Amino acid sequence: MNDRRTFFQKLILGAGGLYSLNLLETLSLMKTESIKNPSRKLIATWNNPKAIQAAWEVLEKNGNALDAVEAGARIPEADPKDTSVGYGGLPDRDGDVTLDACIMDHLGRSGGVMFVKNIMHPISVARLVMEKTPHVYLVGEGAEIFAEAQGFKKENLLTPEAKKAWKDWLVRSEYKPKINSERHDTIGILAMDGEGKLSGACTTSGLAFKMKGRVGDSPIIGSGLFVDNEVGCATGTGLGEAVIRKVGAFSIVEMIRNGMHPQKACEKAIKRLIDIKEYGEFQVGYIALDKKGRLGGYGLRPGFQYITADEGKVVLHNADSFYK
Ligand code: SD4
Repeated sequence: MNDRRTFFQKLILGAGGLYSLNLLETLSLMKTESIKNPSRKLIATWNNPKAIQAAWEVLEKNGNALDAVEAGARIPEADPKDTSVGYGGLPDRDGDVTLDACIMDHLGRSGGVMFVKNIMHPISVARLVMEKTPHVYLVGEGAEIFAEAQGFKKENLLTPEAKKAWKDWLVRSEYKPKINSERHDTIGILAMDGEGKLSGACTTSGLAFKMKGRVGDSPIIGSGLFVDNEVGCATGTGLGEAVIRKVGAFSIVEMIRNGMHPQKACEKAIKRLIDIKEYGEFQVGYIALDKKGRLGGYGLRPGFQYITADEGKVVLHNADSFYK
């Protein structure tokens, strides 16, 4: 049977139900087998069922957590309809799509790229920075040169739709780095594989119509993503400037280390954001997975969603939030 269909057989509704037409369409493909290996866990920001599916397919074939999170992150990177990640991402205010990504494995190794243009899969470049260089980060032109040398092809990532949105924005050119009061799609994805190993990945095109060179939290190890294989892992989405200021993902993992459930740790990390006033009504959402396979997710404001594959069930969650 088609793997995709098998996977979605067990997709069930989270507490708040489903919003997404995509997901409802996908539900029509559902049949009735279960996902095996219930110890394997996945959690990703937003309503990204295809990403969870791609990651699950890796875990189901006894693949490792690192391969799973990379496979998951590559899905929105290649999706022209996802305006916050990779191809189809909204450009900066000069009309350039610039991408940020990072990845971290169970050995505590990490790699990241920032301000990368014309490369559709920055998450895979980030992985190669981790695996093939003695460094953690390559940025801008250096990352692009490295990617090309590794065989990535250069391509135009600005879709006609994103170009139109940018042209519309140019009419007023208001620079308002306010983010995520509505839904965004930056993907942070965390996995535990069949051996209990943890890995995570995060990839984004960042803030729409941002200043040239602006980088948010998503590629920053410790802020947008952190993995400690002994303890747990965390990632997030939302206004990167706020997340960086509180070193979001690392702080969540440290709270888990000190005995907190991932859910409580996400809640506490979100509460740390409320003294940040200058951005107005910004949004941040955090997710976490600990070494025991426990999951958590929480938003600063209503509207944050995350998706899990846990004990054979895929669930879309409407996260609870600090502000109601
Ligand atoms: C950033 N955290 O660049 C990202 C944006 C984001 O969904 O999460 N968008 O600040």
